Amino acid sequence: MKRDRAVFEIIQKEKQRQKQGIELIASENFVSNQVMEAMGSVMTNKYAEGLPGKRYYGGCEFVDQTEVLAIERLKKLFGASWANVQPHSGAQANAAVMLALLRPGDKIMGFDLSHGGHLTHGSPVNFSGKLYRPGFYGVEEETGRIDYDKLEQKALNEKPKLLICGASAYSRDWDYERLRSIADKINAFLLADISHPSGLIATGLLNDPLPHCHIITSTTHKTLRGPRGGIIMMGKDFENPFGLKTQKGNTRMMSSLLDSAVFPGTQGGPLEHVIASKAVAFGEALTEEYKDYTKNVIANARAMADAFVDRGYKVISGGTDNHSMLIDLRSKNITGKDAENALIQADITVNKNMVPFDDKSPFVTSGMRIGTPAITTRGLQKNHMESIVELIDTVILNATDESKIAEVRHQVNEMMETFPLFADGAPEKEKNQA
Ligand code: DSN
Repeated sequence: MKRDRAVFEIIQKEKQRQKQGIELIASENFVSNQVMEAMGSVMTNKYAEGLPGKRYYGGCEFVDQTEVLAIERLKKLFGASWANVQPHSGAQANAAVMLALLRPGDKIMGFDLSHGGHLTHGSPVNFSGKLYRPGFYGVEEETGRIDYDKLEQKALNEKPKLLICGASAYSRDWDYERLRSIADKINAFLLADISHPSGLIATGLLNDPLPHCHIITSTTHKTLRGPRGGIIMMGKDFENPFGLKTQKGNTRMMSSLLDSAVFPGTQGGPLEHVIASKAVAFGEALTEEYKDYTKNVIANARAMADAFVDRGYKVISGGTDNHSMLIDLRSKNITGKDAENALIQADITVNKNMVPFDDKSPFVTSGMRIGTPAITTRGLQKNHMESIVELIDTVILNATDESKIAEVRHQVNEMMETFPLFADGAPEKEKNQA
């Protein structure tokens, strides 16, 4: 068959874009060649509705093996007693958890989207805010941090059935123990969506939600550095809250309800090529090299936040515990939208982001979110962070000066030339495999 040049030429351009720029989107990363190889494998040809050993199709003996490997490696990585690796994304994982735990119209409570929360934690434009009744907690304007006493008061007043913690743009660690004590007071379930910091939790660098939260969801492609996808885990299985029984009259455990909520509840056939790739990524995350990588992600983020503060930028909450930071650009007289657009001209990719108590719309915003997982994978170290902040600052202070921005782009391209996308020294795969 004739090679589809139209598509592969575009893929090559995307590869070049990734190589020549500084990638600072906090939710992105670069995967290893073997993670990509598994995703691009014949596992994509297989239908496998059901779970390993209990499928609705024949010929599943090998996809069963990779799915079991993914489950077992994931359980080991987080010390979980149960895991489902089939969710196609973090949003799908959250949808399945809500389907399993709630009835339409039940009350839920999550971190406010405009303070850094996630769409699937109750936003009115998302299924979670349409099917369930959402309430929100946020950060304090002065500190940029969650006040757990206020969160508790809100939860006691509103009595959600599901309390959700986790965020897309919150640079501080979470007090899962305190959250569980709040959930217990109102008989609520506690869900931790650790999509952003999951890799840092897996290596013990941040608080561990597993002993405290009933259910944990995550994506697999952020700090965890796997293929795009989702997962659900439990530290400890528990009885379903609806008194549902199996055909033999035994109580159905939550693991069984969650499995059913993924398939057939919210998904059809699992993406077995992605699941094989998740298994590879979880194997990588169990190595010492990955542990060092996650330490560097945090060290780089802290160095970068300090460098922004030194240059007079307002970093929300004053710094970071994790891989990301949120910067309020109002003191620099530029919107998030204009900053993002100017930086992209210099091959520096960030995303505009609402800051807490923002007076601008989500399409404009007053802030930008920055993260270090991707540049750390490329091998950049603490000592590069000051130079990157200097480049960003030059663009922001000269956002309409095309020649200044072109100069910065030249410096960015020159700097990134020496860093491979995935810095493990492995030879790059065939160029045309992209
Ligand atoms: N879009 C993701 C992020 O950038 O954080 C969350 O789903």
